Amino acid sequence: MDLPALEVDVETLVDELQELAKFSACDEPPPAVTRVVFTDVDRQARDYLKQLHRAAGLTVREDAVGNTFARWVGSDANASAVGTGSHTDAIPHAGMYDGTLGVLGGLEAIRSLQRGGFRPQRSIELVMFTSEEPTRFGVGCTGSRLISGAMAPDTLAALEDDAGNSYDQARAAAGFEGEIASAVLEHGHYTAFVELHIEQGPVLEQAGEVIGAVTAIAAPSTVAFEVTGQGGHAGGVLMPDRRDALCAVAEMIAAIEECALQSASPDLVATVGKMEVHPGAVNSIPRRVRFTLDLRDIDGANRDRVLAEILDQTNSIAARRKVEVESTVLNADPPATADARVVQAVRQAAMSLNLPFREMVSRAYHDSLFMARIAPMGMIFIPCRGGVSHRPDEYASPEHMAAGVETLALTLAQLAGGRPACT
Ligand code: HGY
Ligand code: MN
Ligand code: MN
Repeated sequence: MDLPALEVDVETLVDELQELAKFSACDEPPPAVTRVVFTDVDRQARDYLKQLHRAAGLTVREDAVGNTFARWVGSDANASAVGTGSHTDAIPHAGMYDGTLGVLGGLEAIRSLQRGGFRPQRSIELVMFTSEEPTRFGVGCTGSRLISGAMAPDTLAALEDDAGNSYDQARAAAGFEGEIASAVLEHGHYTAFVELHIEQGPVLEQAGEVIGAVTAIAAPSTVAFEVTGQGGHAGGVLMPDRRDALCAVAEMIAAIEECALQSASPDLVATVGKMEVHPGAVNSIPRRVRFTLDLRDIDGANRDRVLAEILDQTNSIAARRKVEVESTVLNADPPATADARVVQAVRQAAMSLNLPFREMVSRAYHDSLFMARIAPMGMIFIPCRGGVSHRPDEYASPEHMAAGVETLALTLAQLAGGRPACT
């Protein structure tokens, strides 16, 4: 198909990203962003986005947990649509491009096709997934897990945050109602799904390339640990008599790091990013420690092997130190493979724009990991400065964003079919 000539309005995209970044509960000024699902700033951000979607003439609907769907109806309105999109929730002290580029960049891709006079045959639907980050409920991608059938509605409804609010209560308090099960999408709802995202790694920038056509997404797993010791008075309990939960956890974390470093796979990564010490008093021996492990690999089997090894090690450390350890696997998802036809459409688009590109894997997970279960999936990466992400200094240049948006627009045009202007 001859691809339409497009003009991406990257100035407006940058303005909209900066406006969106203001909806933040972070105690640091933008570009630092904290936007946790179902909080006030999350709802304000959603209202802002829906206003932009409607201004672009898209029909907007929200499902029972707040996944938002903005549809550009195609000439064949009944055919299954082409999906694109990402998330706009942000972990504490995050940057302003993670996820938001896929939503606002997806909107600008649609607007640039509209301005170019393109008329899609299949509808193009821009999705904002209700929550991709695990910040509040411990599991990531809750919106895409639900709609793809990867998580049962009851399991999702029962997830709890640290304050004991269930997902069901939190979504209702945020104004989302209806049967959660009604949000599950049929296979075939989308004929393809393509997500634009910053790479969240250094590969493209180091190679001097602009577009990454993702071929596979890493397999994420999250494990919650609880270690219980004896506690006691910091002065009255002599060292040989202690069963210190935090000292045991310190040894466990060192063992986790060692298991990851010794793994045969360079893609295996392990992170302990969240910990809670009880009672958390200067002069009281830690009695209980809760911490989380984020463990991933492109090779799901290797990840599972390393996870088994880690659990062995934490159990033997606990036994030797006479503390109790409990581990709960919150999620252990398989990796996802991109669809060859979608990767080809991305390749075609990048080549037609003479953009240096490569095929690559994604070490971060994304909603596309789950959309791959119900539609042929693909992702488009652009570089982020220094490969930095999940930090306030995360940054993508307007030039790279414009290239990513135009590549996405041409990819969507190929997948949706239809005709460029004046034909
Ligand atoms: O953790 C991830 O890979 C994603 O950025 N939430
Ligand atoms: Mn993220
Ligand atoms: Mn993301």
